[in-house]
Amino acid sequence: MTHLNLEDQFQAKIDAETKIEPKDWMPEAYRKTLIRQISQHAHSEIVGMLPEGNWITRAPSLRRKLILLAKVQDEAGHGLYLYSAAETLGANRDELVQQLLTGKAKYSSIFNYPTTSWADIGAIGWLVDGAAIMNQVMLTRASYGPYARAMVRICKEESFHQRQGYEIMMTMAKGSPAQKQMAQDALNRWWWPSLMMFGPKDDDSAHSEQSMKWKIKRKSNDELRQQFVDVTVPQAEYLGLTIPDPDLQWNEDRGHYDFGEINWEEFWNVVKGNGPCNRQRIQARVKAYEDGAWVREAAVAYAEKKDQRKLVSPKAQAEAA
Ligand code: FAQ
Repeated sequence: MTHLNLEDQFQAKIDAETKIEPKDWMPEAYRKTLIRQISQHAHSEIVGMLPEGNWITRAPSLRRKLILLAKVQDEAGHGLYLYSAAETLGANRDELVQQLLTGKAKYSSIFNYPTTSWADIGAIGWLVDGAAIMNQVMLTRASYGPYARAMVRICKEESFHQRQGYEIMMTMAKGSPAQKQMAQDALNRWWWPSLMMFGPKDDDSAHSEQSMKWKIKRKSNDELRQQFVDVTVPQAEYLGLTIPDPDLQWNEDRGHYDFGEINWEEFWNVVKGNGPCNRQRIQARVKAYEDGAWVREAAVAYAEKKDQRKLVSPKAQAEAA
Protein backbone atom coordinates (compact mmCIF):
# COMPACT_ATOMS: atom_id res chain seq x y z
CA MET A 1 0.00 0.00 0.00
CA THR A 2 1.33 3.42 -0.91
CA HIS A 3 1.89 5.68 2.02
CA LEU A 4 0.15 9.02 1.60
CA ASN A 5 1.23 12.00 3.63
CA LEU A 6 -1.42 14.08 5.42
CA GLU A 7 -1.72 16.59 2.62
CA ASP A 8 -2.19 13.88 -0.02
CA GLN A 9 -4.76 12.11 2.14
CA PHE A 10 -6.58 15.39 2.53
CA GLN A 11 -6.63 16.01 -1.22
CA ALA A 12 -7.76 12.43 -1.83
CA LYS A 13 -10.73 13.02 0.48
CA ILE A 14 -11.63 16.18 -1.41
CA ASP A 15 -11.32 14.37 -4.74
CA ALA A 16 -13.60 11.62 -3.41
CA GLU A 17 -16.19 14.29 -2.45
CA THR A 18 -15.91 13.52 1.28
CA LYS A 19 -16.77 16.63 3.31
CA ILE A 20 -14.09 18.08 5.55
CA GLU A 21 -15.39 18.58 9.09
CA PRO A 22 -14.08 20.92 11.83
CA LYS A 23 -12.00 18.34 13.71
CA ASP A 24 -10.47 16.77 10.61
CA TRP A 25 -6.86 17.51 9.77
CA MET A 26 -6.56 20.24 7.15
CA PRO A 27 -3.68 22.22 5.68
CA GLU A 28 -3.25 25.59 7.38
CA ALA A 29 -3.66 27.34 4.02
CA TYR A 30 -7.06 25.66 3.52
CA ARG A 31 -8.16 26.82 6.97
CA LYS A 32 -6.90 30.33 6.27
CA THR A 33 -8.59 30.53 2.87
CA LEU A 34 -11.90 29.43 4.35
CA ILE A 35 -11.71 31.88 7.26
CA ARG A 36 -10.92 34.64 4.75
CA GLN A 37 -13.77 33.80 2.40
CA ILE A 38 -16.37 32.94 5.05
CA SER A 39 -15.64 36.02 7.15
CA GLN A 40 -15.71 38.30 4.09
CA HIS A 41 -19.01 36.71 3.23
CA ALA A 42 -20.35 37.23 6.78
CA HIS A 43 -19.28 40.88 6.73
CA SER A 44 -21.01 41.30 3.36
CA GLU A 45 -24.28 40.05 4.77
CA ILE A 46 -24.03 42.40 7.75
CA VAL A 47 -22.95 45.48 5.78
CA GLY A 48 -25.46 44.45 3.12
CA MET A 49 -28.26 45.27 5.54
CA LEU A 50 -27.41 48.97 5.37
CA PRO A 51 -28.34 49.98 1.80
CA GLU A 52 -31.75 48.34 2.13
CA GLY A 53 -32.24 49.34 5.76
CA ASN A 54 -32.17 52.89 4.38
CA TRP A 55 -35.64 52.30 2.84
CA ILE A 56 -37.45 50.50 5.66
CA THR A 57 -39.01 53.69 7.02
CA ARG A 58 -39.90 54.90 3.53
CA ALA A 59 -41.28 51.73 1.94
CA PRO A 60 -44.35 52.69 -0.12
CA SER A 61 -46.84 50.45 1.75
CA LEU A 62 -47.17 48.40 4.92
CA ARG A 63 -46.88 45.22 2.85
CA ARG A 64 -43.62 46.39 1.28
CA LYS A 65 -42.30 47.47 4.67
CA LEU A 66 -43.02 44.08 6.25
CA ILE A 67 -41.36 42.22 3.40
CA LEU A 68 -38.30 44.46 3.44
CA LEU A 69 -37.95 44.17 7.23
CA ALA A 70 -38.07 40.37 6.95
CA LYS A 71 -35.49 40.38 4.16
CA VAL A 72 -33.05 42.59 6.04
CA GLN A 73 -33.48 40.40 9.11
CA ASP A 74 -32.66 37.35 6.98
CA GLU A 75 -29.36 38.98 6.00
CA ALA A 76 -28.51 39.41 9.70
CA GLY A 77 -29.22 35.70 10.19
CA HIS A 78 -26.95 34.80 7.27
CA GLY A 79 -24.17 36.87 8.78
CA LEU A 80 -24.54 35.07 12.09
CA TYR A 81 -24.51 31.56 10.59
CA LEU A 82 -21.42 32.50 8.65
CA TYR A 83 -19.57 33.90 11.67
CA SER A 84 -20.41 30.61 13.41
CA ALA A 85 -19.07 28.63 10.44
CA ALA A 86 -15.83 30.66 10.66
CA GLU A 87 -15.64 29.87 14.40
CA THR A 88 -15.67 26.15 13.64
CA LEU A 89 -12.30 26.77 11.97
CA GLY A 90 -10.88 28.32 15.12
CA ALA A 91 -11.49 31.95 14.17
CA ASN A 92 -12.37 34.36 16.96
CA ARG A 93 -15.60 36.22 16.21
CA ASP A 94 -14.60 39.36 18.13
CA GLU A 95 -11.40 39.58 16.13
CA LEU A 96 -13.29 39.19 12.86
CA VAL A 97 -15.68 41.96 13.85
CA GLN A 98 -12.77 44.20 14.84
CA GLN A 99 -11.20 43.63 11.42
CA LEU A 100 -14.41 44.88 9.82
CA LEU A 101 -14.74 47.90 12.09
CA THR A 102 -11.13 48.98 11.55
CA GLY A 103 -11.47 48.70 7.77
CA LYS A 104 -8.99 45.80 7.51
CA ALA A 105 -11.51 43.22 6.35
CA LYS A 106 -13.00 43.08 2.89
CA TYR A 107 -16.70 42.76 2.15
CA SER A 108 -18.52 42.75 -1.17
CA SER A 109 -17.92 45.86 -3.27
CA ILE A 110 -21.64 46.05 -4.13
CA PHE A 111 -22.66 47.38 -0.73
CA ASN A 112 -20.66 50.56 -1.20
CA TYR A 113 -23.18 52.03 -3.63
CA PRO A 114 -26.03 54.27 -2.48
CA THR A 115 -29.74 53.42 -2.62
CA THR A 116 -31.24 56.65 -3.91
CA SER A 117 -34.75 55.52 -4.91
CA TRP A 118 -37.32 52.86 -3.97
CA ALA A 119 -36.63 51.15 -7.30
CA ASP A 120 -33.13 50.39 -5.98
CA ILE A 121 -34.72 47.97 -3.52
CA GLY A 122 -36.21 46.12 -6.49
CA ALA A 123 -32.91 46.19 -8.37
CA ILE A 124 -30.96 44.91 -5.36
CA GLY A 125 -33.31 41.96 -4.87
CA TRP A 126 -33.35 41.13 -8.56
CA LEU A 127 -29.69 41.71 -9.43
CA VAL A 128 -27.67 41.62 -6.21
CA ASP A 129 -29.49 38.67 -4.66
CA GLY A 130 -29.62 37.11 -8.13
CA ALA A 131 -25.83 37.35 -8.42
CA ALA A 132 -25.40 36.18 -4.83
CA ILE A 133 -27.47 33.04 -5.53
CA MET A 134 -25.58 32.29 -8.73
CA ASN A 135 -22.35 32.30 -6.74
CA GLN A 136 -23.69 30.61 -3.61
CA VAL A 137 -25.48 27.64 -5.17
CA MET A 138 -22.03 26.26 -6.00
CA LEU A 139 -21.01 26.89 -2.38
CA THR A 140 -23.70 24.47 -1.14
CA ARG A 141 -21.29 21.84 -2.52
CA ALA A 142 -18.16 23.39 -0.99
CA SER A 143 -15.79 20.83 0.49
CA TYR A 144 -16.02 22.25 4.02
CA GLY A 145 -19.13 20.75 5.67
CA PRO A 146 -20.29 23.60 7.96
CA TYR A 147 -19.97 26.18 5.16
CA ALA A 148 -21.77 24.01 2.60
CA ARG A 149 -24.63 23.27 5.02
CA ALA A 150 -25.06 26.93 6.01
CA MET A 151 -25.30 27.76 2.32
CA VAL A 152 -28.28 25.47 1.74
CA ARG A 153 -30.55 27.52 3.97
CA ILE A 154 -29.03 30.81 2.88
CA CYS A 155 -29.71 30.01 -0.78
CA LYS A 156 -33.36 29.19 -0.07
CA GLU A 157 -33.79 32.56 1.60
CA GLU A 158 -31.85 34.39 -1.12
CA SER A 159 -34.14 32.94 -3.74
CA PHE A 160 -37.15 34.45 -1.94
CA HIS A 161 -35.24 37.75 -1.85
CA GLN A 162 -34.57 37.60 -5.55
CA ARG A 163 -38.25 37.09 -6.28
CA GLN A 164 -39.36 39.95 -4.04
CA GLY A 165 -36.96 42.23 -5.91
CA TYR A 166 -38.15 41.08 -9.31
CA GLU A 167 -41.75 41.58 -8.21
CA ILE A 168 -40.98 45.20 -7.27
CA MET A 169 -39.34 45.67 -10.68
CA MET A 170 -42.39 44.14 -12.44
CA THR A 171 -44.75 46.44 -10.57
CA MET A 172 -42.70 49.50 -11.42
CA ALA A 173 -41.96 48.54 -15.01
CA LYS A 174 -45.68 48.04 -15.64
CA GLY A 175 -46.63 51.20 -13.73
CA SER A 176 -46.70 54.84 -14.85
CA PRO A 177 -44.02 56.13 -17.26
CA ALA A 178 -42.31 57.81 -14.28
CA GLN A 179 -42.23 54.51 -12.36
CA LYS A 180 -40.86 52.67 -15.38
CA GLN A 181 -38.18 55.34 -15.67
CA MET A 182 -37.24 54.81 -12.00
CA ALA A 183 -36.88 51.08 -12.65
CA GLN A 184 -34.69 51.75 -15.71
CA ASP A 185 -32.55 54.20 -13.75
CA ALA A 186 -32.03 51.64 -10.97
CA LEU A 187 -31.03 49.00 -13.54
CA ASN A 188 -28.60 51.48 -15.09
CA ARG A 189 -26.88 52.08 -11.77
CA TRP A 190 -26.86 48.50 -10.40
CA TRP A 191 -26.02 46.49 -13.51
CA TRP A 192 -22.26 46.98 -13.66
CA PRO A 193 -21.65 46.82 -9.88
CA SER A 194 -23.64 43.53 -9.87
CA LEU A 195 -21.30 42.05 -12.48
CA MET A 196 -18.36 43.14 -10.32
CA MET A 197 -19.68 41.05 -7.42
CA PHE A 198 -18.24 37.93 -9.06
CA GLY A 199 -14.74 39.25 -8.48
CA PRO A 200 -11.78 39.91 -10.80
CA LYS A 201 -11.38 38.19 -14.15
CA ASP A 202 -10.09 34.63 -13.86
CA ASP A 203 -6.62 35.69 -15.03
CA ASP A 204 -6.43 38.22 -12.20
CA SER A 205 -8.06 36.07 -9.51
CA ALA A 206 -5.38 35.29 -6.94
CA HIS A 207 -7.23 32.51 -5.12
CA SER A 208 -9.35 30.76 -7.75
CA GLU A 209 -6.96 28.05 -8.87
CA GLN A 210 -6.20 26.76 -5.39
CA SER A 211 -9.79 27.21 -4.17
CA MET A 212 -11.05 25.17 -7.11
CA LYS A 213 -8.52 22.42 -6.43
CA TRP A 214 -9.79 22.32 -2.85
CA LYS A 215 -13.40 22.42 -4.13
CA ILE A 216 -14.20 25.47 -2.05
CA LYS A 217 -15.12 27.11 -5.35
CA ARG A 218 -16.58 24.90 -8.07
CA LYS A 219 -16.94 27.50 -10.80
CA SER A 220 -14.68 30.36 -11.75
CA ASN A 221 -15.54 34.05 -11.37
CA ASP A 222 -15.93 34.48 -15.15
CA GLU A 223 -18.03 31.34 -15.56
CA LEU A 224 -20.49 32.50 -12.91
CA ARG A 225 -20.57 36.04 -14.30
CA GLN A 226 -21.43 34.66 -17.75
CA GLN A 227 -24.14 32.44 -16.27
CA PHE A 228 -25.61 35.47 -14.49
CA VAL A 229 -25.68 37.56 -17.67
CA ASP A 230 -27.29 34.70 -19.61
CA VAL A 231 -30.18 34.28 -17.17
CA THR A 232 -30.68 37.98 -16.43
CA VAL A 233 -30.93 39.38 -19.98
CA PRO A 234 -34.26 37.62 -20.74
CA GLN A 235 -35.58 38.81 -17.36
CA ALA A 236 -34.79 42.42 -18.33
CA GLU A 237 -36.47 41.88 -21.69
CA TYR A 238 -39.59 40.60 -19.95
CA LEU A 239 -39.64 43.79 -17.87
CA GLY A 240 -39.24 45.89 -21.04
CA LEU A 241 -36.05 47.43 -19.61
CA THR A 242 -32.72 47.95 -21.36
CA ILE A 243 -29.44 46.67 -19.94
CA PRO A 244 -26.95 49.56 -20.05
CA ASP A 245 -24.37 47.82 -22.22
CA PRO A 246 -24.11 48.64 -25.95
CA ASP A 247 -21.89 45.58 -26.48
CA LEU A 248 -24.42 43.12 -25.11
CA GLN A 249 -25.28 40.66 -27.87
CA TRP A 250 -26.27 37.02 -28.22
CA ASN A 251 -23.41 34.97 -29.63
CA GLU A 252 -24.85 32.04 -31.54
CA ASP A 253 -21.50 30.22 -31.78
CA ARG A 254 -20.75 30.40 -28.07
CA GLY A 255 -24.36 29.92 -26.99
CA HIS A 256 -23.88 32.83 -24.57
CA TYR A 257 -24.30 36.59 -24.47
CA ASP A 258 -21.20 38.64 -25.23
CA PHE A 259 -20.96 41.68 -22.99
CA GLY A 260 -18.82 44.80 -22.56
CA GLU A 261 -15.72 45.27 -20.46
CA ILE A 262 -16.18 45.94 -16.77
CA ASN A 263 -14.57 49.10 -15.42
CA TRP A 264 -11.90 47.33 -13.36
CA GLU A 265 -10.43 50.58 -12.15
CA GLU A 266 -13.74 51.39 -10.48
CA PHE A 267 -13.91 47.86 -9.03
CA TRP A 268 -10.47 48.01 -7.38
CA ASN A 269 -11.12 51.52 -6.17
CA VAL A 270 -14.25 50.37 -4.35
CA VAL A 271 -12.49 47.25 -3.02
CA LYS A 272 -9.69 49.47 -1.64
CA GLY A 273 -12.17 51.55 0.34
CA ASN A 274 -12.78 54.46 -2.01
CA GLY A 275 -16.28 53.71 -3.30
CA PRO A 276 -19.16 56.15 -2.91
CA CYS A 277 -20.28 54.80 0.49
CA ASN A 278 -17.34 52.85 2.00
CA ARG A 279 -16.72 55.32 4.81
CA GLN A 280 -20.40 55.74 5.59
CA ARG A 281 -20.87 51.95 5.80
CA ILE A 282 -18.01 51.44 8.24
CA GLN A 283 -19.13 54.41 10.33
CA ALA A 284 -22.62 52.90 10.56
CA ARG A 285 -21.19 49.56 11.74
CA VAL A 286 -18.92 51.27 14.30
CA LYS A 287 -21.90 53.21 15.65
CA ALA A 288 -24.03 50.06 15.88
CA TYR A 289 -21.19 48.30 17.70
CA GLU A 290 -20.75 51.17 20.17
CA ASP A 291 -24.49 51.56 20.72
CA GLY A 292 -24.72 47.84 21.44
CA ALA A 293 -21.91 47.86 24.03
CA TRP A 294 -24.37 47.99 26.96
CA VAL A 295 -26.11 44.84 25.72
CA ARG A 296 -22.83 42.91 25.59
CA GLU A 297 -21.79 44.26 29.01
CA ALA A 298 -25.20 43.42 30.52
CA ALA A 299 -25.03 39.88 29.13
CA VAL A 300 -21.56 39.34 30.64
CA ALA A 301 -22.64 40.83 33.99
CA TYR A 302 -25.73 38.59 34.04
CA ALA A 303 -23.66 35.49 33.27
CA GLU A 304 -21.24 36.36 36.09
CA LYS A 305 -24.09 36.95 38.57
CA LYS A 306 -25.68 33.67 37.61
CA ASP A 307 -22.40 31.83 38.22
CA GLN A 308 -22.04 33.52 41.63
CA ARG A 309 -25.63 32.66 42.57
CA LYS A 310 -24.97 29.05 41.72
CA LEU A 311 -22.07 29.09 44.16
CA VAL A 312 -24.12 30.39 47.11
CA SER A 313 -27.54 28.82 46.47
CA PRO A 314 -28.73 26.34 49.16
CA LYS A 315 -29.01 23.68 46.52
CA ALA A 316 -25.46 24.30 45.42
CA GLN A 317 -24.28 24.29 49.07
CA ALA A 318 -26.14 21.04 49.79
CA GLU A 319 -24.68 19.53 46.69
CA ALA A 320 -21.24 20.73 47.68
CA ALA A 321 -21.58 19.28 51.19
N1 FAQ B 1 -15.82 42.81 -3.49
O1 FAQ B 1 -8.95 35.73 -5.95
P1 FAQ B 1 -10.28 36.33 -5.91
C1 FAQ B 1 -24.79 38.91 -0.70
C2 FAQ B 1 -11.35 40.30 -3.44
S1 FAQ B 1 -23.36 38.20 -0.17
C3 FAQ B 1 -14.77 42.95 -2.64
O2 FAQ B 1 -11.17 36.06 -7.07
P2 FAQ B 1 -11.93 34.67 -4.18
C4 FAQ B 1 -26.07 38.66 0.04
C5 FAQ B 1 -11.14 38.94 -2.80
O3 FAQ B 1 -11.69 38.91 -1.50
C6 FAQ B 1 -22.12 38.80 -1.29
N2 FAQ B 1 -13.64 42.21 -2.73
O4 FAQ B 1 -11.02 35.92 -4.53
C7 FAQ B 1 -26.84 39.88 0.18
C8 FAQ B 1 -9.63 38.86 -2.81
O5 FAQ B 1 -9.10 39.68 -1.77
P3 FAQ B 1 -8.14 39.09 -0.55
C9 FAQ B 1 -20.82 38.27 -0.95
C10 FAQ B 1 -13.63 41.27 -3.69
O6 FAQ B 1 -12.21 34.73 -2.73
C11 FAQ B 1 -27.63 40.35 -0.84
C12 FAQ B 1 -9.27 39.57 -4.12
O7 FAQ B 1 -10.37 40.40 -4.44
N3 FAQ B 1 -20.71 36.91 -1.36
O8 FAQ B 1 -24.70 39.58 -1.64
C13 FAQ B 1 -14.69 41.04 -4.57
O9 FAQ B 1 -11.36 33.42 -4.73
C14 FAQ B 1 -28.37 41.51 -0.69
C15 FAQ B 1 -8.97 38.59 -5.24
O10 FAQ B 1 -10.17 37.90 -5.71
C16 FAQ B 1 -19.69 36.14 -0.94
O11 FAQ B 1 -18.86 36.57 -0.19
C17 FAQ B 1 -15.82 41.87 -4.45
N4 FAQ B 1 -16.89 41.76 -5.26
O12 FAQ B 1 -13.29 34.96 -5.01
C18 FAQ B 1 -26.80 40.57 1.38
C19 FAQ B 1 -19.69 34.71 -1.40
N5 FAQ B 1 -14.35 40.04 -5.41
O13 FAQ B 1 -9.05 38.27 0.33
C20 FAQ B 1 -27.54 41.73 1.54
C21 FAQ B 1 -18.48 33.96 -0.97
C22 FAQ B 1 -13.11 39.64 -5.07
O14 FAQ B 1 -7.06 38.28 -1.19
C23 FAQ B 1 -28.34 42.21 0.51
N6 FAQ B 1 -17.27 34.43 -1.60
N7 FAQ B 1 -12.67 40.39 -4.05
O15 FAQ B 1 -7.65 40.31 0.17
C24 FAQ B 1 -16.83 34.00 -2.80
O16 FAQ B 1 -17.44 33.19 -3.48
C25 FAQ B 1 -15.48 34.51 -3.27
O17 FAQ B 1 -14.81 35.04 -2.15
C26 FAQ B 1 -15.54 35.57 -4.41
C27 FAQ B 1 -14.11 36.06 -4.71
C28 FAQ B 1 -16.14 34.94 -5.66
C29 FAQ B 1 -16.39 36.78 -3.99
